[in-house]
Amino acid sequence: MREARQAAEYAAEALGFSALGVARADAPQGDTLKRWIERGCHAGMNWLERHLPVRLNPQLVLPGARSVIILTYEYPRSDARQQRGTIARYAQGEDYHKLLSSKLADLDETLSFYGGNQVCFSDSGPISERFFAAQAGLGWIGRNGLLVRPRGGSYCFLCSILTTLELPTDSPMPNRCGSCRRCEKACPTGALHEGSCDARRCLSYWTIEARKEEEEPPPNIRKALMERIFGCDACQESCPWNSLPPTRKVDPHLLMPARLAQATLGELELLEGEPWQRFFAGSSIRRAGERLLRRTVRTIRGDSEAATSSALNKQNP
Ligand code: B12
Ligand code: SF4
Ligand code: SF4
Repeated sequence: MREARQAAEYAAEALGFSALGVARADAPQGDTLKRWIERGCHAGMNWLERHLPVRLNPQLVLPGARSVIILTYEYPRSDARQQRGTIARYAQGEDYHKLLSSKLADLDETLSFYGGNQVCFSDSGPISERFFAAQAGLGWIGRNGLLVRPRGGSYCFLCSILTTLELPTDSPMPNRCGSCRRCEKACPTGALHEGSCDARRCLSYWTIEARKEEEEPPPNIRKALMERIFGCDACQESCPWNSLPPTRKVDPHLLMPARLAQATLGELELLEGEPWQRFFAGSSIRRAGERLLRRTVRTIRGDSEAATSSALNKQNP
């Protein structure tokens, strides 16, 4: 099945992916994920608990699956907001699920030609994408819990294709974090511990996934939000491997549109209903939903106003 792999590599390159690696679908996943869930680190993401048996067994996703192809796709490496309020780099542009799924459909077609059945995901399926990416030799799992690559660092999406084809596989590479702990130190909430991220403390969770009405961020999380409206990149900004240039040019669809780059926090807070839908049409930020996004914007506006007025009060007692 060398030809099938070569054809997939050729198509992936043409479609703009930066790398492709292959792992065996039955690579032993150990009990890291199970223990992480037992400790409650998944916070309110109950779907992770429900999908656990499927995540640990790719055969339940695609009967007869033999290989997992993992692909990387670069996203922007700087924050484009010109106003207060930061948005994680990966979510600055168009909805990447849509963008990547049409590219994955093309790869599916290529592999079908060689007799394979495939299912494809881009951050949307019950499969541990970082685990398989590391198995497929694309990088290692850093202390920030992310796939870190020697060229390109961690600023990339991971996409996965489960296939019934038995493709030539790659070997995992050694972990190159060494004695570095910059990401752990940079995390504003202490969510990281030896490559494991506790979502209960993660600002990415609180600004994107904590959508249930009863889920209110505790005071330490509110304080740590600082200027973050959607997601958090602190454990990536601090990683030395991310200071190296990217391996490919970033897809312009993933760049921030001017209307979002220039919108003030006050303007974002005022968006409601139809205008909110129109403003965020086709954007990755829709994942948080209107209510959570507005709550985060209000929190950071309110907290910074409170801090300013208390500083002024101290100056003018
Ligand atoms: C749930 C989820 C989250 C949650 C929980 C975070 C977490 N730590 O898992 C929240 C909302 C907090 C989150 C945040 C972010 N996420 Co997220 N997230 C996911 C998702 C959907 C599932 C991950 C999961 O199952 N987590 C549970 C952990 C325990 O399981 P795991 O990923 O399989 O990894 C563990 C095991 O495999 C084990 N392991 C690793 N190697 C080995 C080797 C062996 C031999 C064994 C036995 C075990 C083992 O250790 C790993 C780490 O604990 C994935 C997509 C996917 N389907 O995989 C994206 C994903 C991991 N997220 C991604 C991104 C970009 C982010 C953010 C950077 C977004 C942001 N800027 O705000 C942050 C980073 C936070 C962090 N430092 O982890 C990318 C990562 C890309 C990369 N380069 O690695 C992914 C892959 C999405 C994608 N397809 O691109 N995320
Ligand atoms: S995304 Fe932010 S809060 Fe979450 S682990 Fe990384 S630095 Fe910590
Ligand atoms: S900051 Fe240091 S410890 Fe963290 S992932 Fe990067 S190299 Fe590894």
